[in-house]
Amino acid sequence: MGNLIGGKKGGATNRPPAHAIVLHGLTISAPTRAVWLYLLQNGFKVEMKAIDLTKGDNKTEEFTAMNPLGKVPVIQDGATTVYESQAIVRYLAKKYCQGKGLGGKDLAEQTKIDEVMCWATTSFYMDLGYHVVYPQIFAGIPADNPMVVNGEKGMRSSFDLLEKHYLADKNFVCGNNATVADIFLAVYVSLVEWLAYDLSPWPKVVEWFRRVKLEPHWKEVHEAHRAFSKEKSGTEPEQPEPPKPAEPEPKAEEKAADGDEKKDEKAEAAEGEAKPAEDAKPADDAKPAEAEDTKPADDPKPAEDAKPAEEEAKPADDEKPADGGDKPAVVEDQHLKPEDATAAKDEKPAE
Ligand SMILES: N[C@@H](CCC(=O)N[C@@H](CS)C(=O)NCC(=O)O)C(=O)O
Repeated sequence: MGNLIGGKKGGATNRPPAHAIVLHGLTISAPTRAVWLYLLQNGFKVEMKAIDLTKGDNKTEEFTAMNPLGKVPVIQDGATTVYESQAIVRYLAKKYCQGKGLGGKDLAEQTKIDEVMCWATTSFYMDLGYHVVYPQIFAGIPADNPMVVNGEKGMRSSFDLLEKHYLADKNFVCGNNATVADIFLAVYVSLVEWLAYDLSPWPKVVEWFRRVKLEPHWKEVHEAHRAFSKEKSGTEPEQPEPPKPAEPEPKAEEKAADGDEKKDEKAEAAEGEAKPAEDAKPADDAKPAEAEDTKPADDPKPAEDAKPAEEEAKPADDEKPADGGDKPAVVEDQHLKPEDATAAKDEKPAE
């Protein structure tokens, strides 16, 4: 998705503020990661305030004054406080992106994105997070518990829907560019990595998930998530590396020089054949030089939509920069503990 500000690359009038947006959250929490990614991908400065759910930071008077639901994430934008991840990104899009910051060039496309966002949060995340992953990870509920079994049924139908409908003929769920719907869906999907759940029955979902992981800032936002997944499942989730930039064509004179070098090499080789070196290795050990050169490149094909980080929106230059600088504050790695996973214990959705 890269930069969504203004619909086009960093539109001149639509800019994030110079001050940092304060994000109260937990780095492994899926909705926190969705908001954090949204902020970074759209050029906002972020000041992360770690909320440790295991210590009840979300139940303090101070926190519930910001969010009476006692849940992360919450943002503070100057004097404005917003909770609920979808409400947060909509607020930011309306305030700083003239409503266009969620992807989609017109009302029809934006409405398609809204549809997926609603489905992702009310149905997909409920099955996947609240009925399958959280109960097993935070409350030690076994996989054969009826709630988990039913949740998994729903989750599998959602993966089928993604595979056969949303991703049947496009790279991302709402078209060939990533939108905020991909961010939310992908952070929810990432939760199955805590269980090392096998996604191979849905190959298009697997490919899409890899593509979203290559979007700007995914890797840094998911550091704690990867560590937590490894701790819980014994397997570190794959983080694909971005494709290497194509090497520039050598200039004419370099080509010529290269040609001369090759000639010299050939001459040396001919000489070598005539007079074998005393310490030469036996023939069957020797690896022909050509074998290296002719090896096909195994780099992944560059993602069509991948955008360099430099394209990100810059903060408005008519405001003073925030003290926080443009790097997100380093947050402590926190882990939810089973006894504090109220949602899982209560076996009811958070919403
Ligand atoms: N619908 C909310 C869900 C937020 C949510 O469930 N947050 C969890 C962490 S992932 C939380 O704060 N749980 C604490 C609790 O329920 O006490 C959103 O999208 O922001």
